[in-house]
Amino acid sequence: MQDLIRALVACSWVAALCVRGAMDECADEQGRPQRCMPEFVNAAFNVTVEATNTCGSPPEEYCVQTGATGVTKSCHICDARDPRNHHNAAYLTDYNNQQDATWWQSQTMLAGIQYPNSINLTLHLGKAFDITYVRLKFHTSRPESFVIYKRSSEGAPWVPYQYYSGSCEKTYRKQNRGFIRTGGDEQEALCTDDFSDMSPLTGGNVAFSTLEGRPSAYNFDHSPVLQDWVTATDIRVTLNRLNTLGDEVLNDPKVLKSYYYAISDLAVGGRCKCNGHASECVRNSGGRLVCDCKHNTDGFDCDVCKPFYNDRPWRRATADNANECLPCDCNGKSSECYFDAELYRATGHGGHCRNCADNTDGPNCERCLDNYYREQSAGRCLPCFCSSIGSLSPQCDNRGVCPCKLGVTGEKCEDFLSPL
Ligand SMILES: *[C@@H]1O[C@H](CO)[C@@H](O)[C@H](O)[C@H]1NC(C)=O
Ligand SMILES: *[C@@H]1O[C@H](CO)[C@@H](O)[C@H](O)[C@H]1NC(C)=O
Ligand SMILES: [Ca+2]
Repeated sequence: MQDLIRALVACSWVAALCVRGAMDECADEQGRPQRCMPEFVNAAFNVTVEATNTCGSPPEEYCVQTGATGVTKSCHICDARDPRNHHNAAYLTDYNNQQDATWWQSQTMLAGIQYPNSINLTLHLGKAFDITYVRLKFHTSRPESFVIYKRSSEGAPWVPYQYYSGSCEKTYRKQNRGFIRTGGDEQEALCTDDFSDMSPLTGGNVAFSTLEGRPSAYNFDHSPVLQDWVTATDIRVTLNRLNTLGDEVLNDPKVLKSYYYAISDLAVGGRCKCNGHASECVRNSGGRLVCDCKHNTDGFDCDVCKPFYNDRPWRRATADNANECLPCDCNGKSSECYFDAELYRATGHGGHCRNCADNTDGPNCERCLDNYYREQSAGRCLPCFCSSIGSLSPQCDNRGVCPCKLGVTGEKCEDFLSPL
């Protein structure tokens, strides 16, 4: 948590470049495992955003909003196929040059872009990230109403992260400037009218900090609810309503052409999610972004124990405990085991070995199979070979001696005393 707060401060929404070195590696100088995490990055950088609407196919005119009604406006062409005049979605996540901004732009109100029609901008991160903030820099006025959504995994439902609206109650049926009480639902998306003014006409920012105002943020390590809240594989911005001066009601095309959405940068600050068990994410052979898991963990997000490391349940690493996965103890007689919750409750060790070799058996391959005994000298498990006719049971004692029926003798109960 400390780390997230520091990252937030170091990486406030004004910072164009937001790079922090990776935390210490996954083991200390003595080789003891410790929590580690990938560096803080802008996860959106150079990732293509899908926009459900973009201007310029076919080429169309738009006019720059001056903020005054009835003033001659300067107009330009948006042409999706012209490298100098396009405003494609790639411009949302390219290098954000303050002096020479590039921006994505929608069609205008003349083409029907206004409530209740909406536009979605969807960013697929390709992997789970722990998100610290989502920041948008608008090239036009900020919208009157828009929502940031996220998904915790591909295929999961979209859940709202934050509503921004000058009409929270009317548009989203959310209380304006609501807040979360201690003990309340910490995964509730709030609504605010703080960033919904018509001004500034260009360059306005909106930054959503995932943990701000959430009471358990100070106990993040022990809050599964917030750990889930900051987890996202995809981010979506839904633009619902444009800000206007009210002059659009006159239906003057020039006026309608001056209302459209335009965003110069979408940044998503966070870390590749590895649950404290990796210090970097890499591309696997399939080209997919995955954690480079340590601490005997496995999975895209280091979210399970590696095979044979099932002695205790998987856990995420915390500041004071790496919670590394521990190997099963099979006395060298097996390389396969599973986590046995009952065994773990009873003994503190949940690794249950499978397919014990050399006639051994037991959760740790620690004893001989039934009807076998341990040879004293070499410690091997040998079959009892008790006579099925002469012995009371096929199980011999630890010297290989079988229990004989009355009138039978011999180590294996194979000597039948002749009747007198
Ligand atoms: C952006 O992504 C493209 C591939 O999609 C890659 O070729 C290019 O090197 C990337 N640019 C940066 C600056 O990472
Ligand atoms: C836009 O996003 C919203 C919220 O996830 C969804 O309900 C809607 O179907 C999306 N619209 C389009 C055109 O993808
Ligand atoms: Ca840009």
